[in-house]
Amino acid sequence: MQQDINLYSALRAAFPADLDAVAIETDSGLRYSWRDLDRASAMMANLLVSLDLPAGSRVAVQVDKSVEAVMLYLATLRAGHVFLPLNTAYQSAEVSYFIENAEPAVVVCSPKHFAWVSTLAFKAGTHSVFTLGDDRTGSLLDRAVHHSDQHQPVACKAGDLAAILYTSGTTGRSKGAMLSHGNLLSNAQVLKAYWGWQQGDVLIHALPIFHVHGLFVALHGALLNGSTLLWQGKFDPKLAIAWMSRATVFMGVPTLYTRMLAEPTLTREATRAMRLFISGSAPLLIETFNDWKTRTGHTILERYGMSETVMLTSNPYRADDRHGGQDERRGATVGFPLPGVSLRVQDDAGHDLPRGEVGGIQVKGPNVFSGYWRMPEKTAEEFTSDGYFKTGDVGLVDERGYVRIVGRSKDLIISGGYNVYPAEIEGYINEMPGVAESALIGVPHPDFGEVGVAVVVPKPGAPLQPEAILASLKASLANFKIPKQCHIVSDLPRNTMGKVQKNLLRDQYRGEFA
Ligand code: MCA
Ligand code: AMP
Repeated sequence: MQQDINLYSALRAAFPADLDAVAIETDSGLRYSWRDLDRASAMMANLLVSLDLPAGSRVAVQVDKSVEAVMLYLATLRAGHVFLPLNTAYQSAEVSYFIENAEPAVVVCSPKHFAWVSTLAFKAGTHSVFTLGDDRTGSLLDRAVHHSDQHQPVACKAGDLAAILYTSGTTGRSKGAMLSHGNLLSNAQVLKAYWGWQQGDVLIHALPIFHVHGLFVALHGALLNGSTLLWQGKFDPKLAIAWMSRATVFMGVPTLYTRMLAEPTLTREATRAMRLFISGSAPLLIETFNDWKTRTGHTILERYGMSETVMLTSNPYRADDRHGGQDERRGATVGFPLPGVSLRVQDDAGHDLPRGEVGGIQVKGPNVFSGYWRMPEKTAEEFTSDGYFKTGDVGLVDERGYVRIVGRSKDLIISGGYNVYPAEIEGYINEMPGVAESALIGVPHPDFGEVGVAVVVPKPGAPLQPEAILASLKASLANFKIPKQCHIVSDLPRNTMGKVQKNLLRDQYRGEFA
C-alpha cells in the first residue's frame, strides 16, 4: 500500500523556519520570500481547483523563465495535476503536436503568443488558456489573486504523475516521459545527500526551467535544502561569475562552463566562496574539465541523467565517498551509479558485458519513469524483460567502477544541452520542393559542443539554395534546432544495406567549426 505523498509537501517541509527569509533573488533585483512561494502557489492551486478539472489533468506551460512560473509548477503539484513544460523556442507546429498528444486541460503561454496558442489550444479542446509574462503580468496572476492563499496539497501516491517531459523520439515524434511524485522526490532526496547540500548553501540558477536539469535537479536541490536561489532569467556568464562571491553551488551544461571560461573575471578569487560546480546534460570535454581546474582550483563534478530517469550517476562529492578515499572526480567520466540505481552494460544480444567493455547502458531504479504518455508499445520496446530501461547511450564501466559514456545508439545531437533529433529535421527538409533526401549530422562546435549540419541531395536538376532551406526550417522549428550549416551534395554515402553512413559524413564535416 503506497503511503500518501505530494512532492510539494516534501519541498514545503524543507522551507526554513523564517518564512520571511529570501527564497529567490532575481537578476532584476526582485526578492521573493519563502512565504511568497507558499502563498502564491496556494492561490494558483486554488485557481486550478476552481476549474474543477479531472484528477491528473495536464497543465501545459510555455512561458519565459520567471519565479511566477516556478510558483505555477508548485501549484500544479499541490493541486495533484501534471506539469508539462515546453521549450519557449517551440513554434506552432511543435506546440500543436504536444497539445494534441497530451490533451492538457490548461495551457499557460506568454502574452505575446496568446493569439496563436489559444487558437490551437481551444481547437484541440483545452478547457482554459491563461497568459503569464516574465514581468509579473498576465491573466493567470490576475485570476489567481482572487483566490485564498491557504491550500492543502492533494494526497498523492508515489506512483501518481507529477510531470510529463517531452523528449523527442529518434524516429522524430516526441515522446512524453511520465515522471511521478515518487520518481522526483526519491531522486531529489538522494542528490541532497550525495552532493552534500548543507546549511547556508546558495544556488546560482542559470538554466531554463522547461527541462529536467533546471526544473528538477537545480530547483529541487535548492528547495529541498531550504536554500536561497540567485535567479538568472537568461544565462549571463559575467553576472554568474559576479554572484559566485555570494553563492556556493552552480549547475550548468558544458556550454555555460566554456562561456564562463571565456570571461577574464573568472578567477580563483572569484570562485573562492563556491563549494560545488556540477555539469551535465551533454559531455563535458576533458579540456573544459582541466581548464576549469587550472583557472579556479575547482574540480567540476560531472553527472549523467535523462528526462526519463532524472539523475542516474554522479562523480563523488567527497574523495572519501567510496573505497577508503582513493576515488575522486574524474574527467571524461560520469562517476558511479547513484544509491538505488542499478546500471549495467549489455551487448546487442542482451548479454551483460564485463568491466571495460563497451555496450548499451541500461538502468533500473525508483527514479526511472513508468513510460511514455499513451505510447505503451514504444515504452515496452525500451524496457528489458527484467525491467531495465535501455538508455540508448553507449558506454562502459571501467576497472574502478566509473561509468564512461562513449556515444549513443540513438540518432541524437546534443547542442548546448538541448536535444536535436535528426529524424525530425530530415523530415522537414525532405518535404521541401526539389529535395530528394537529406541527412542531419552532429559536428563539434566550440560553443555548443555539438551542432547540426544538414547534407541535402537535390532532385535531378533542382536548383537548391542552402540559405532557402535554412530559412524555411527557421519558419517552422525552434531556433536551437536549425542546422548551423547546410551542404548540397550529389549523393549520400550508403553501406551495403543501403543505410546512410552518417559516420562518414561526420568525419567529412568534422572540421566545419574548428
Ligand atoms: C540557442 N541557440 C542554440 C542553442 N541555444 N543553437 C544550438 N544549440 C543551443 N543550445 C541559437 C539561438 O537561437 C541563436 O540563433 C543562436 O543560437 C545564438 O544564441 P545564443 O544567444 O548564443 O543562445 P543563448 O540564448 O545564450 O542560449 C545558449 C544556452 C542555452 C544558454 C547554452 O542553449 C541553454 O540554456 N542551454 C541549456 C539547455 C538545458 O537546460 N539542457 C538540459 C536538458 P538565432 O540567432 O538564429 O535565434 S535536461 C537533460 O539533458 C538531462 C535530463 C540532464 O542530464 O540534465
Ligand atoms: P534528455 O533526453 O534531454 O533528457 O537528455 C538525456 C541525454 O543527455 C542522455 O541520454 C545522454 O545522451 C545525454 N547526457 C546527459 N548527461 C550527460 C553527460 N554528463 N555526459 C554525456 N551525455 C550526457
